[in-house]
Amino acid sequence: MKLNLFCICLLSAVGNVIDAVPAKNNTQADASRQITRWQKQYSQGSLSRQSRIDYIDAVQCLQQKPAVSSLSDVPGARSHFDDFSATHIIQTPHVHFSGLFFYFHRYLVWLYERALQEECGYKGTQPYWDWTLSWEDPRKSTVFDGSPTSMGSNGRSIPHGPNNISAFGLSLEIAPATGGGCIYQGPFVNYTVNLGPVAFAPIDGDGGLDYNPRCLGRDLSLVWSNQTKPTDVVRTISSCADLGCFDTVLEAIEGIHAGGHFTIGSLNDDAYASAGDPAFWLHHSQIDRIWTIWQSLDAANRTNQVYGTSTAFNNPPSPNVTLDTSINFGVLAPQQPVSNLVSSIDGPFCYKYI
Ligand SMILES: *[C@@H]1O[C@H](CO)[C@@H](O)[C@H](O)[C@H]1NC(C)=O
Ligand SMILES: *[C@@H]1O[C@H](CO)[C@@H](O)[C@H](O)[C@H]1NC(C)=O
Ligand SMILES: *[C@@H]1O[C@H](CO)[C@@H](O)[C@H](O)[C@H]1NC(C)=O
Ligand SMILES: *[C@@H]1O[C@H](CO)[C@@H](O)[C@H](O)[C@H]1NC(C)=O
Ligand SMILES: *[C@@H]1O[C@H](CO)[C@@H](O)[C@H](O)[C@H]1NC(C)=O
Ligand SMILES: *[C@@H]1O[C@H](CO)[C@@H](O)[C@H](O)[C@H]1NC(C)=O
Ligand SMILES: [Cu+2]
Repeated sequence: MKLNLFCICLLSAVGNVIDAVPAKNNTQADASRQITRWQKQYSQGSLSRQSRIDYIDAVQCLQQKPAVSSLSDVPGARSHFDDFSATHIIQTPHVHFSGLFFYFHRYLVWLYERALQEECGYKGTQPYWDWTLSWEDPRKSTVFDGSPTSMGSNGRSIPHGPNNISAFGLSLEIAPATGGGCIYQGPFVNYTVNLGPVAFAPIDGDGGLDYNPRCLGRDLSLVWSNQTKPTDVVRTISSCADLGCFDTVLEAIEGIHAGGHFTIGSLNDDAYASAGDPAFWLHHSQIDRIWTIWQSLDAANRTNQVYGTSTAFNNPPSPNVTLDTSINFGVLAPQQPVSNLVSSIDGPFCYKYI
């Protein structure tokens, strides 16, 4: 594999989990794609208030851009943001609980960031939601506090039953938490979600791609956020030396990936349609960050490891994933071989986390 020369300066630059290295101004423009921390104080290297507003503006811009999916493929897509959500819905059975999970989500988030930059003039990078900073009460996190610089508030607190979800043969009842209604404060109040649900009982069978306009709900859960503590991240990163084992721990219902999704709740309980919530992208940046940190602990061994197949729980059975396996990104981009997506500083990528 060719090494991206402009990226060499970043090779040793992955911070540790809890006390990531503070932001330094990168004077080498060629190597300057940095993904910055969303939640820490500015003095500790996080995003300024203006940076967060710029990010929100760009997301809202993407939600106004026309869809490129054809109406026959995705009848419900009304915006380019919906194209991203639809691609996630369509690929879901191949890219969760499978050997493609990390690669698919890494490139999807990167494509999303590039769309914000190229189509909406965004000058920043995709931020991540470090749940370890707000697990005690995600309602108070910078991401969900309902301020003008948040990703919108919790859902309005309304009496409601469990969210019964069913996906890949798993069935789960997500207990009602602190919200359950529509976002009521901050950005994305009155935002209309067009696609999904797919995994909520009763399953309506349209695959989530039909036009189904409704408000964006949230149901912030302090029970699920208890799975995203600093100790949970450390446990995940130190759990396994091989990728299959690491993915199994990270994607487990008891793990940090499900923990983050179910902390947000509502649409984020749906493994397929969750990307319709703008907060999804911050959550998956954090997942990518944790994978990147895990890789960096033994880069020579861990960067090129592959495992598993390209169907959830190998059902239906599919061939083993190799570095040559192609991943489908629908209308968003040409198929990518796994080998292009194994490293955050190789192939199309050149970024690090701070
Ligand atoms: C970093 O860049 C910002 C904005 O360009 C500037 O205000 C700040 O002084 C720089 N900090 C350092 C340490 O160079
Ligand atoms: C969810 O499951 C519970 C317990 O099985 C049931 O009482 C409830 O009616 C279900 N809700 C929906 C919307 O299917
Ligand atoms: C949201 O929609 C409601 C009802 O149409 C309207 O009263 C309210 O002003 C809107 N809020 C925002 C922030 O646009
Ligand atoms: C949170 O998780 C820890 C294990 O990490 C567990 O011991 C504790 O009981 C949990 N707390 C709640 C309130 O669920
Ligand atoms: C890489 O890590 C795996 C999983 O622990 C181990 O089985 C293998 O021997 C390691 N390979 C090398 C070359 O260190
Ligand atoms: C697929 O991977 C499994 C588990 O590593 C292995 O046992 C099996 O032989 C592989 N199959 C092929 C066709 O390579
Ligand atoms: Cu996903």
